[in-house]
Amino acid sequence: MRFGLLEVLALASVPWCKAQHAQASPSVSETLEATSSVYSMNVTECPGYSLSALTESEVGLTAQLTLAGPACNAFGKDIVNLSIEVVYQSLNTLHVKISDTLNQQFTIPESIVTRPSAPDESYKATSDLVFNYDPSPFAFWITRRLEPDAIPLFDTRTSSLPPTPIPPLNASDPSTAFDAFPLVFEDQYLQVASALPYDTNIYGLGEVIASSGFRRDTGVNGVGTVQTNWNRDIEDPIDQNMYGTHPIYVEHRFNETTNKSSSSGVLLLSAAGADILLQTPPNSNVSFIEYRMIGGILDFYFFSGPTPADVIAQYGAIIGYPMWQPIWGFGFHLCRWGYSNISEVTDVVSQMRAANIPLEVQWTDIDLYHAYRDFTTDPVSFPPEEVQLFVENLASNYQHYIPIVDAALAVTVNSTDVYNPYTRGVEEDVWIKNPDGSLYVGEVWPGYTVFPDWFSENIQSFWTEALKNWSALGVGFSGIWLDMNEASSFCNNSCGSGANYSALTPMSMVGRVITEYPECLLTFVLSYNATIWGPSGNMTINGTSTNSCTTNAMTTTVTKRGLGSGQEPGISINSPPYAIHNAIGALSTNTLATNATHYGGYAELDVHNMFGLMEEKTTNLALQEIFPDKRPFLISRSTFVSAGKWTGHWLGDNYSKWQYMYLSIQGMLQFQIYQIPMVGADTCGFLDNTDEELCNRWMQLSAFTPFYRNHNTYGAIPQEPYRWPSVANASRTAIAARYSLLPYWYTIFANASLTGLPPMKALFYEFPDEPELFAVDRQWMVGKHILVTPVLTPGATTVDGIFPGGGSVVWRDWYTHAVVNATIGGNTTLDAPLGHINVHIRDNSALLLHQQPAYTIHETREGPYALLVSLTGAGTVFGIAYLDDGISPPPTSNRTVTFLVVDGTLSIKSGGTYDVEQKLSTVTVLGAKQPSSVVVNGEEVHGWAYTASIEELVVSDLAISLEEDSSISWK
Ligand code: MIG
Repeated sequence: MRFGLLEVLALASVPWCKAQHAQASPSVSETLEATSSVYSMNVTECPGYSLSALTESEVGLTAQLTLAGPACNAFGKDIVNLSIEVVYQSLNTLHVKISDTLNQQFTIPESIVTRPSAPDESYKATSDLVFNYDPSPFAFWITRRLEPDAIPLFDTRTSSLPPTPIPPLNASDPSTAFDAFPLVFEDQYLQVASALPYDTNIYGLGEVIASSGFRRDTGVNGVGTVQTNWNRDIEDPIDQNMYGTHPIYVEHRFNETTNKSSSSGVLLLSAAGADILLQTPPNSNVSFIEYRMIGGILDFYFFSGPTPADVIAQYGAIIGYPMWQPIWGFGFHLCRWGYSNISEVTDVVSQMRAANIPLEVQWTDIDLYHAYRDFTTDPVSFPPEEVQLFVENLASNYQHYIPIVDAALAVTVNSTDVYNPYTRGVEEDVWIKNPDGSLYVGEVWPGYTVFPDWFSENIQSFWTEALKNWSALGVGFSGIWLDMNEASSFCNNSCGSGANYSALTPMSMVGRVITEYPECLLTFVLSYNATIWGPSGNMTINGTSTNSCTTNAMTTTVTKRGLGSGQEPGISINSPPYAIHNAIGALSTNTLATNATHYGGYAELDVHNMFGLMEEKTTNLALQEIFPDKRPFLISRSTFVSAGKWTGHWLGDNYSKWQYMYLSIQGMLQFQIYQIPMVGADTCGFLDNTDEELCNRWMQLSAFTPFYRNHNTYGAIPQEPYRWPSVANASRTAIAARYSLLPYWYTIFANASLTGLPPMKALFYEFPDEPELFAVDRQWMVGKHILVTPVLTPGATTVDGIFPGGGSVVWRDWYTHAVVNATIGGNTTLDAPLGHINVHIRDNSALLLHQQPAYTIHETREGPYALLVSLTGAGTVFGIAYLDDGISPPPTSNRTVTFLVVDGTLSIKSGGTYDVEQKLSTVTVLGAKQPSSVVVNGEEVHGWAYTASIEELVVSDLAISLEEDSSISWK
């Protein structure tokens, strides 16, 4: 029996998007058989390995590892012969690879994730890091060369790990027991653990929304972390596996004796389904990380830091720096699911203009499609010629258009059904297969679907052609939105293979009604007069909060996975012998079956976590071919290591809740670690209805994050920013600030693409020796110089924020330029009326700005520049700006302008070849002493003003060319 859609919606606890079909159609594709699922019985008997045949090489060493006793065959078969290769990759990066000598285990092909070539000189004696080992039982540990006696950065010796064995706190969940034993390397199970300092600071290992916050839970006070790597389509869950996989962490160690810190990082370059545990056993003074993988090899990279940003950059150097973004990508994007036709979308664009809220990119969701089929438009509601006209209108106003592309494509329902992308794909042989060679058919929005096989030989030309034809049809996209690429399927296994295709019609959303609102809304309805449509009404926040909404009410109850939580329901035995903690159960649930087969013989089991990455690469290359003069722009849902080379990311299906606005910050910070810096959340919230106050705060918050898009679900109340006057106002203010800062955003993104440094930063990246910052995830920094302190709770008129620097840094308000009277080492309470977001500028900053933020990025860039300088106490500054045309694929002509202030003189130096027509028109210096004269390039000027209360000197009416060197002195 199948549920009708409305019945599914009625089951509140069932994620409706997954349309749980009670009984999937018969499947010809079964998952792997299980042999055992009880953890730790056999594993404790695993013998470990002995090292032999050690050969020192120029760049490292190689050796053999041999199983040291009878096989334990815990969750598969022990592999007797392993090879280890250690390469001192650079001064800061050490590579340790342990693989089966016969090379039968899956390894990630170079064509998917390119690895760095061998070092051209030897860093064996000079590298920051040192590889140490015990031959038998084999174990290794990584130390800093200069600190041989400190706790190692990574240490697999059983003697370093907590004493054995540690029983599961809940006897019915044996899978979370821990035992310190040597390396396990089986065909379907690999395990290695490393000791860590007690309750050290760990970040990364996502994708996840962690209830612990950005800093991961080591289990000192809680249950610890079980991070599962198995990509899945799920409305943003907490503490569960979700869309992407990134097995990289940053560890930040603080030495309380010296008050100094250092960071290091570890990448396990593996796409295997895995559990990664972070725990601190009771009464132990050691924490640890344990990797449990259901395939592949152990391919570790260690990064020496020593700052958090260094670690992130070093990771980027190994897996590839992020793609260059087109400048318009930093504009405001608007989207929703549920626009009924093209005139509605056209109307939204006009309303945005009428409200004077800058709109850079209008998006459409699957509403555009005919019968939910990729690369089509609906002939009735989105006729191609009207879509074309719409897109041309946008383009003539310097605006852009982005449509969605779903991962799976419809199968034609009968012989009269014409759907070229499907039949063409059959001819080109680009679809994923069942093991018997027949087409693998799952089910998504259009009904039964096939899935592109990114390994197949013709996939690139097929995909490029499909996108090109769509564009020719009138869908003139500037970028592409990739959805459903975990890959998502609404049934389990190959439910449609061999089925009667016409028996399954596309899903329908008609009649969907959403009744959920943000937390505490009821209180607001009662305390504010509802005069505007929508429940939150016309709010007057008058300083007295009548809000009885407590923080408790804003916390989702989380059944945390981890020690003591018991056997997770739904863990299937119909999967590899070790059942990873895939929160939805069997590995094939709501996705491709683990034995779906790819070109070249790859099993889905091994490549599952890379589906999104491969689609992103293929799509990016297609866009490069279709628009050779333009940088591609992509936003995608499922990502893996190195995806940032090809795409940006949005945080998926969040909820219109205050809690999710807060959680978006840790999400974006995580993706900076993952080298996918172009990231953002669905602003105002996706699932459920938003309300005026939440949307107001969220439109302002996201204006200071990399990817800025308001997106809404089907059936929810409209949430375009013009729907409420207060939100319109708040949006105009925040977008103006964002567009002023565009040259700064652009510079920090150029820096990311050139050096891997993260554009958006946790506070401790800049202030690594201030322990009170290590868990801060309610504030962040844009680059090194902008501190953002958003309101994250309803009914607030003030916000508490921390101002780092221990009193030695001057922080100034973005809007007033006044110095903050900050509390040292603790919270400062700031005014934060609705419509105001606190943004502060650090000293030692020289920010190149657009003087006149306009309606579009293009028009903003047509206007003059301004420079905002905030001096240090010593009166000095150094800053830098990177400029190019913002559209041509690199390498492209560019210009770097540096700003140096010493002794009341600003020296501007310009280098490069890019022509900057717009002049620098205003220079503002904060922290300047009252001058008696101002001299620009040797000539005294009189167009200046000084405000003593804020020590602000503003020199206006300038026309300084940024193509030349200049100087400005105030004496
Ligand atoms: O099954 O295309 O995350 O942004 O609006 C849901 C409809 C499919 C999920 C995406 C969401 C998008 C929605 N999609």
